[in-house]
Amino acid sequence: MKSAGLSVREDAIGNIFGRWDGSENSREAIASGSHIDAIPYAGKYDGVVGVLGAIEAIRVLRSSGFKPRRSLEVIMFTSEEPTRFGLGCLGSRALAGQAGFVDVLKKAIDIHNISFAEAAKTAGYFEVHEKLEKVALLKGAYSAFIELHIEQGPTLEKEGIPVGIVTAIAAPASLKVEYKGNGGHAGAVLMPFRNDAGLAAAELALAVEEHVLASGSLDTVGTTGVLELHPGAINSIPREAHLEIDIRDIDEKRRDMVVEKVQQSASKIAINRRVQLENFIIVNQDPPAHSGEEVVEAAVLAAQQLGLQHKLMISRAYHDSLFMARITPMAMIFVPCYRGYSHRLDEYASEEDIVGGVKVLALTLARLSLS
Ligand code: HGY
Ligand code: MN
Ligand code: MN
Ligand code: MN
Repeated sequence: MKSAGLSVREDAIGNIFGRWDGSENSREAIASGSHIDAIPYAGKYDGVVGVLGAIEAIRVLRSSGFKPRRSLEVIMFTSEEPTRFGLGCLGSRALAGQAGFVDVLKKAIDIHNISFAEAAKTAGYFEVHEKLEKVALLKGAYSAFIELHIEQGPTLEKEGIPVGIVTAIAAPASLKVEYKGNGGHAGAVLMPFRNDAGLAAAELALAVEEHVLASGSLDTVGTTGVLELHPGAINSIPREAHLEIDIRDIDEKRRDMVVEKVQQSASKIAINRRVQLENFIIVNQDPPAHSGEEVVEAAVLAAQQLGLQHKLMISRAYHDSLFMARITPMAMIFVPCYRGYSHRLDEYASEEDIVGGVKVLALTLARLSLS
């Protein structure tokens, strides 16, 4: 950001901002950005394209002699992925001032039992708890937010369209479930005397699939991405099972109905299998976000100016934009990725497609800055 001539600041939890002051610096700025954290064993483009792309878009505008009116700001959000603290978009949720989120962050601990505050301290961010209240941005902090991102789906590549412009972001929910049984010796305990927490978990994972498929829409998706058994020995009947379940839909009511059914199944399975349902935690159940018309319009005009074919579409993945939409009109620019792969090592986007996305972003930022 510094080498692009931006003035850099960090907030109390590690969101990093690079700003190019415009001639009307006191008016609401235009922001763009994304994240650079990734899930394990994943690719190099998810998020990163939107951070480097925003810096590059501003660098190009500067070197082309463009003079911004509204200031332009790049944001690199902290912890967009849920991997470490079990909840995604920590940085953008905090900026959006989500109600009760300060308490959530104060309680957040990672898979090694390290609290968010301790992790922040190790990274050089001190007294996080005391400063958390001040992280939230006021409504109107920005007049628009726009995020460049790989599509993380196959549509653009399949249809041979180089640019997607996002009109809505699907509503994500995530659950944490723990089952507890008596466990025991895999040889000595006869089947009628077992209460196998592992089989309860397996049945619940299949129930998630069943309820999602029964929603009546292809837009409902459900995944049991984590299923851990304890003690995890071949000859020991699982006495604990830990599941993490991700349920999404662009229709919030339909998503909530599936969450409800999964919760009912979780209790039924516990009774039928005589295991305890130790925990059924709804970690987050977020509403969808709709893009701001004027931001979508600016991106469409930019793509047209560049003669790039573009497609209005929804995002099934969530992004920091989902939370920025709560404090400012937002939109996203998608570029195609290889076979739609993402959250996989072979995630890939071509330089040509990334360049196209950065150009659309640059012209969109310029247009919005002069608005
Ligand atoms: O899971 C998501 O949708 C995002 O990539 N974190
Ligand atoms: Mn991701
Ligand atoms: Mn992402
Ligand atoms: Mn033995």
